[in-house]
Parts: sequence; structure tokens; C-alpha cells
Amino acid sequence: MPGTAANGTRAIALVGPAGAGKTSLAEAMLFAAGATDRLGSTANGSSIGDSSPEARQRGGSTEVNLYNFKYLDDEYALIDVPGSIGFAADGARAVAAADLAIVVVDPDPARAPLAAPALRMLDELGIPHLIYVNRIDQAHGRIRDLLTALQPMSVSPLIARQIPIWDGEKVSGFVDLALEYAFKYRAGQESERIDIPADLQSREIEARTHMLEQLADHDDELLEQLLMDETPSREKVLKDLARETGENIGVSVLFGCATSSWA
Ligand SMILES: Nc1nc2c(ncn2[C@@H]2O[C@H](COP(=O)(O)OP(=O)(O)O)[C@@H](O)[C@H]2O)c(=O)[nH]1
Ligand SMILES: [Mg+2]
Repeated sequence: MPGTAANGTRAIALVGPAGAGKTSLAEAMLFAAGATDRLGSTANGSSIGDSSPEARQRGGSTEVNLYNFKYLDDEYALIDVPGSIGFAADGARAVAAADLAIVVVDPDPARAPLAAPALRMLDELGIPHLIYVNRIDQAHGRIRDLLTALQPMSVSPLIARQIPIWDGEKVSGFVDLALEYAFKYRAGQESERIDIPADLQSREIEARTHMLEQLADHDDELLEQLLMDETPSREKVLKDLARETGENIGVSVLFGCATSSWA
């Protein structure tokens, strides 16, 4: 996590069903970290990962892709694990070496069961993990419904870290419930920080309160603050989220669009 002292290279595994966007997310992370100067695509064969002839021909990963990058002075190794069933044994070995796993899923609740094997493996291995809801550009249902579908597959509670900003039928940005900042997506660029839209303010308070109550289940000091109607510091909230992830007692859920480098 940014802000903590580096302790050698941190290994992050990208797991989840085939086609969810793991290799695209790896590409977006490398691009965001400045390790590559253009956002490659698995769809047109220009990605850094999936460079073997088999993977290019198949249009999907056929082996574990490994990448290295530096972000905010820390070294990271990314382990992009193929989601196809045939690669499960390789995948489990790679995941066991990770400090953190990111489970990449589709926003459609009907596809949530595809994430079950990855979530079960991470719970069994005790690997701290997050869920990243990819393809937010194609989402058309409530993220809440997806979380409801995913929750039974996870031992620990899922914690929505963001809520979407809808512009008609499309998600156009998000509110980060820990930072209490809103962001508007911009194609191929860093998101623009905006004010929390007025019509979203009560929803934001409701969602943030829910997140804080979830965190307070494992933090008596926070519980006391909530009962006293005190506003916990941003630092405390971020620290609690990181601790819950590290101790595997909460699974933060974030979303974005890997192919546009959103979020
Ligand atoms: N619209 C959209 N397409 C995506 C997104 N992420 C990945 N894709 C596409 O989905 C397909 C599978 O992506 P890939 O990264 O290879 O998935 P993986 O099998 O999980 O590694 C490719 O055609 C990508 O271009 C996204 O956020 N939005
Ligand atoms: Mg892949």
C-alpha cells in the first residue's frame, strides 16, 4: 500500500475468470506507473503480456505473465494468472507467492459465479485480496446487486470503496468513499477531480456510513467515534481499510475500465 515503508518487491497477483480483463488491467497498471509509454491492448495484439504466439493466436493468456514496475518508489511484481480452467494448477502456485491478489470480475451479477473459484482459493490460501470490477464502461446495473451476488462466495465482508456516478445509462466517474473525493473519467487521461454531485450527496453519506460501520466491526475506537457522531480522520479510514485487507477480514471492492485506463 502506498505510504508504508517498502520491504522489498511486493507481488500482486491478478486472478479471476478468463476474459474479465486481467491482462488489460496489467497493461493499464504499467501505463499508470509510467513503466510503458502507451496503453497496449490484448484485443489487437499490442499488449506487453500475452506476447507468446499461442496467447496472441488464442486471444487470451495461455501462461502466467510476469511484469515489474515501480510506483511511488516501491517495486512491484505483477503476476497475471490465466483464468482458463486448464491453467488452474499453475495459477495456484503463482498466487501462493503473492502479497496481495486482485480478483478481476465483470459488472454483470449473472457472471458473478465465475469469480467463485478465485475467491475460494484466496480464502483457502489466506492471501489478502481486493475485488476490481472491470468493464465499468459496459455496466448497466447497480454495483450493489453485483456485491449481493458476490458476497456468499467470500468469507469476509465485501466493502464497497467507491460508488458510481451515472450519466444517463453510463458510469461517468466515481466517488471514493474513503477520500470523499469525486472523479470524472477522461478518455486516456487521469480522472478529473470534481465536487461530489449534489444529487449524489445523500447516497454518498449512506454508502460511506455503511463502509464505516463495516470497519467499526473491527475497530472499537472507530465505533465509539461513530456513536458519538464524530467524523473519523481520512488517515484512520485508509489505515483501517489497509489493515482489514492485510488481515483478510475485509475485501475492498473497486471498479474501473482497464482498456481506457479509468480508475
Ligand atoms: N469494454 C471493455 N473491454 C475490456 C475491458 N477490459 C478488457 N476488455 C476487453 O476484454 C477482452 C479480454 O481482456 P483480457 O485483458 O485479455 O482478459 P483476461 O483474460 O482476464 O486477461 C479484450 O478484448 C479486452 O480488450 C474494459 O474495461 N472495458
Ligand atoms: Mg489474460
